[in-house]
Amino acid sequence: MSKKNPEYDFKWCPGCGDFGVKRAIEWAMEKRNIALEAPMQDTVVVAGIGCSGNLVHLLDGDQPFGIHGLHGRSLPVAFGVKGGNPDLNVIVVSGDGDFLSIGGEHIAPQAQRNLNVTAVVMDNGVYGLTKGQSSPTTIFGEITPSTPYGKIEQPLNPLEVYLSLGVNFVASGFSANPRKLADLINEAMSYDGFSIVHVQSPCTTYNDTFSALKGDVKKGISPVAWDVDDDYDPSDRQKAQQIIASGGIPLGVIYKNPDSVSLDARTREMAEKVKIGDLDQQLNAFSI
Ligand SMILES: Cc1ncc(C[n+]2csc(CCOP(=O)(O)OP(=O)(O)O)c2C)c(N)n1
Ligand code: SF4
Ligand SMILES: [Mg+2]
Repeated sequence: MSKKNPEYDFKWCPGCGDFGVKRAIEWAMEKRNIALEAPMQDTVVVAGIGCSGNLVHLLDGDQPFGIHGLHGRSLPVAFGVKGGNPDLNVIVVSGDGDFLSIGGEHIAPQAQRNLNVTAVVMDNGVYGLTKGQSSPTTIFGEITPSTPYGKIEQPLNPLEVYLSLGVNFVASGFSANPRKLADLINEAMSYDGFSIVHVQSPCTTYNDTFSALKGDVKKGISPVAWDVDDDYDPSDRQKAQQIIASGGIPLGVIYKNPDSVSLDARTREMAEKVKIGDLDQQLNAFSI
């Protein structure tokens, strides 16, 4: 809806990382619309289910259209929206559970299609909405309601997964720096192809990783998250692999394929080749 639903009264917990992501998305959408000279109604936010997906109801200011769909199915819904109207600017908002667990099987097909949408994945390392169960990014050994004796699976590295599945634009951000995050999201939205901005967005209630990510000098904790160098070249896939494998959480544009051709462009190209025959010819094409 392009109007806020006054009856939807979900609230994030104080300090939740998703507040920073919301602000960054608002800034990025505003900037993108100014660049395109497009009204906000040309933007559609497709949300998954989770505290993260509730972002679609909490946006302030000019309202885009919003779809709060099914858990894990944000990408197929976005595919439908974009297929119906390729001119729309489509943003997916999803959680680590929604996107990488139940929805994990949808990343590769959209990467191969190079669907021209931007997915913003809010990673808090837990299933926040359902009260803190472990997710694919929960660390090994972590005690959660679903892993009372410690998690026995290794966590996956989302950036590594995206790169190996063929995603053409991969960025990594942190909710504590919404201005920088807004720039990453804006760059992803301007990219012609499938783009993912994976965001560290800590859950202050079930998995507060703020000080681990930022580090704490007084407590002698070194930060897990670090900025990629200003002169880092994201067009080199091998370097992207190396940077992801180098440890911690790199922040910035990690990979940007300079030769991306989006599904929109390929569809337009194909449409030009399609010859529409008369009715008899079309019917004959189906006869055996
Ligand atoms: C098909 C289906 N399975 C399970 C659920 C229950 N469920 C709702 S949200 C959620 C997990 C959300 O975790 P995440 O995607 O990480 O979002 P967060 O709340 O952490 O932002 C689950 C399992 C559901 N709504 N639908
Ligand atoms: S449970 Fe966690 S993710 Fe959900 S609103 Fe609260 S702090 Fe945020
Ligand atoms: Mg989560």
